[in-house]
Amino acid sequence: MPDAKTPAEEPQVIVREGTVYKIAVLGDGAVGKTSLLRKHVHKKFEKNYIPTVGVNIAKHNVKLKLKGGEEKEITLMFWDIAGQPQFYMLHKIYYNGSNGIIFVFDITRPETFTHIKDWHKECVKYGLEGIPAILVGNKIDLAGERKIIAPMAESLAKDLNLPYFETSAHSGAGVAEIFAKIVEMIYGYYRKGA
Ligand SMILES: Nc1nc2c(ncn2[C@@H]2O[C@H](COP(=O)(O)OP(=O)(O)OP(=O)(O)O)[C@@H](O)[C@H]2O)c(=O)[nH]1
Ligand SMILES: [Mg+2]
Repeated sequence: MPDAKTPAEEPQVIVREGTVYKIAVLGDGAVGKTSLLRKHVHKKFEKNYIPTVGVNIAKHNVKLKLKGGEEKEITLMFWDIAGQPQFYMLHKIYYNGSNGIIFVFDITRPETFTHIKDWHKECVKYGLEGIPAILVGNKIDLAGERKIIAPMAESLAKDLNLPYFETSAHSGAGVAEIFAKIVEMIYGYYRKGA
């Protein structure tokens, strides 16, 4: 209630807190990591494949609506990491200090699904185990080319203890949901220590 007569000693609601969270977006080359971010942040889709060189960092502010009507703005820094093998030696530096992870594979390319275990193992090796993370099967618009059916992915997700989502960076299906989910998980996770 903005115009309620609040006593002066009533604590102020802090809307802008400036907390910055780093989210690493991981997965093989050409699975659609950059495309998912582009769709989410710029509402655009690019048909041509332009492999990420090293890392792209995208900043995005989100407003969280808390119970009781309080709003809190947090900043997300998405580290969209190159999936091509020539950049593997940089992973340790790129992963450092991540607060969340989005693992992405392409539902039309089984090897990208198999490699999720390797991406996950690497995260464990670099100490990121237990931080909020989700698994995403991308390119669901290519339904006729699908090789990984949802139950297969759900089974892996269960083994790795991750929620599973399907998206299309092309049509936009499921895109907003994955970003909302990771924010919700990160916020719930870090709030405990805040
Ligand atoms: N049909 C379809 N194509 C997609 C989708 N997402 C990405 N692509 C295409 O897949 C190719 C690779 O997309 P990128 O987003 O560059 O892939 P990436 O995972 O960032 O690749 P690296 O930067 O090399 O790791 C591009 O040609 C995109 O247009 C999707 O949901 N549907
Ligand atoms: Mg990329």
